[in-house]
Amino acid sequence: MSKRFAIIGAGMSGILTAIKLKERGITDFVIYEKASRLGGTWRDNTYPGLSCDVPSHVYAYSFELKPDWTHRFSPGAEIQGYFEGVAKKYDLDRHFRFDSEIERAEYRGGRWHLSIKGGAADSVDFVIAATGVLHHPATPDIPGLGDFKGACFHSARWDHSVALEGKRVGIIGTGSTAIQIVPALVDRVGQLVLFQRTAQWVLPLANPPYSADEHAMYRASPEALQQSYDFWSARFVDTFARAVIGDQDELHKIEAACRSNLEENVHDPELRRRLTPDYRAACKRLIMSDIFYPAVQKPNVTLVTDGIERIEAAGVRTKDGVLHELDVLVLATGFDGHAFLRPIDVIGEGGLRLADAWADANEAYRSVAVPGFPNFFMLVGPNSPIGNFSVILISELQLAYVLQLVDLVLQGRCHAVAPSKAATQRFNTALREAMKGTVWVTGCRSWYLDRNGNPALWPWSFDRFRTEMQAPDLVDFDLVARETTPQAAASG
Ligand code: N01
Repeated sequence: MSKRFAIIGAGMSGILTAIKLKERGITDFVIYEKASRLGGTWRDNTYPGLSCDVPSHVYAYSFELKPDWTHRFSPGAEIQGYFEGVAKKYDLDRHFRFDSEIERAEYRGGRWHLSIKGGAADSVDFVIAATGVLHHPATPDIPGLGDFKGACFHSARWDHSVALEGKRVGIIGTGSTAIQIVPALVDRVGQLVLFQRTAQWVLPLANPPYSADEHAMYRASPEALQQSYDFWSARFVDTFARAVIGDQDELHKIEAACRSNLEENVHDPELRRRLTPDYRAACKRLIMSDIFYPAVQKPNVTLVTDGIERIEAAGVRTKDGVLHELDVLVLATGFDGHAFLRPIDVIGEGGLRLADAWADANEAYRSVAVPGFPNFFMLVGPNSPIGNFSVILISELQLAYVLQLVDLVLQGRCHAVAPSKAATQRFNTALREAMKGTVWVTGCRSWYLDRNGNPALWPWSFDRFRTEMQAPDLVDFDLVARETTPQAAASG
């Protein structure tokens, strides 16, 4: 009997999964998406200045390289267009169910029973959760936020109906997002007030456009395009990815580059002091920009480093008593990077709820599966190497691994597969131990850290990740042989 699949999420990983299922001749699958369009983070984020800080030639499916990216780090709208184009090319339209939020997924009688907001339901053999990481905007817990009389929105919910020309615009936050917004807005707005709680290290990466000649060259030569992909991948893996997991030489090089960027490009000593972080470079997600420092020094920009006391009708009151009067307030305050599938109520074998299994920490086996949740897989799940590499390649490698587990069922070797508890515990113990050598735990606050202070990232090398994703080690899995009868399913 043919098996049915549900993919949750129509972002980068969901589209990838659909393509790879089709490649295997599997067509009985649905991509459930709570929004009205595909695209995930690139659909949700439309803020001015949005681009990807991973080079475009790497930030693409390995099997769908694009010869004509406009820039080394291309704008968000172009990336969204890329995913729309790929979905069209692979004829995925009939598989999408938009405006269909999965509220509950329960494993009963050997199958997954899905409840969709609005009352619809589905039953499938496999669930592949491609729900992404940074999709729950974090609203800051600042008193008086609702009192502000001007327009106020989160960076991931940009309100394009609000005119900014000549206005007094406040931005709370100095993460990757805010650092892209500031240069994009500075020449449009009257006054820009940047509220910085923590200074950032900034690596001065240029973002040159690709020329028409380069486009023609990459179109004519898939080998050249592949070489560019390999070049940028290797550069990332050999430098940044090593630095964050403990290669001190590489880390010192990054620190030196950030420090000289600050010293050479921020001219006022007092401003430089306020922009100097007190933690190691790359402890937080490293900022890549050669346009932030020039922008923050423009005469219409005020960098505010006094803490925020509260928000009032007219603006933001800082702890020194000053009221910063504003027309518009942007919350570039990041995301809950630990929510993963939540708020979906996922119920595994014997009524085990994922919420309970993850009550203390999000623990998965090699990021892709959880004991007690058979035939349920995640892409870019907990402890994926999201801080170190292009998330697209990560997702491709994880999916190739997951599909080998799926094959065990499709080939009739078992009815269901899930990692064992013991193997999952071993993996997570090793993870926690390895985290001690990473830069992420050297003393900074970041969205990487969960509430126990453990980074949600991969503490080992990319080679190790690639090796671990090559083939499942079946001693680490429970293969369920019994096919549950339809009667059992109905009574469950
Ligand atoms: O969010 P963040 P982001 N009062 O969490 C501040 C990816 N991304 O949206 O540092 C005052 O990094 C907070 O202050 P502090 C990328 O992975 C990728 O910028 O905690 N301030 C911080 O400055 C990135 O890492 C691209 O002290 C408050 C900021 O808000 C991730 O998204 C582009 C506050 C939040 O920074 C998230 O980046 C953009 C409060 N109550 C983003 N609460 C690419 O190019 C929070 N802050 C791929």
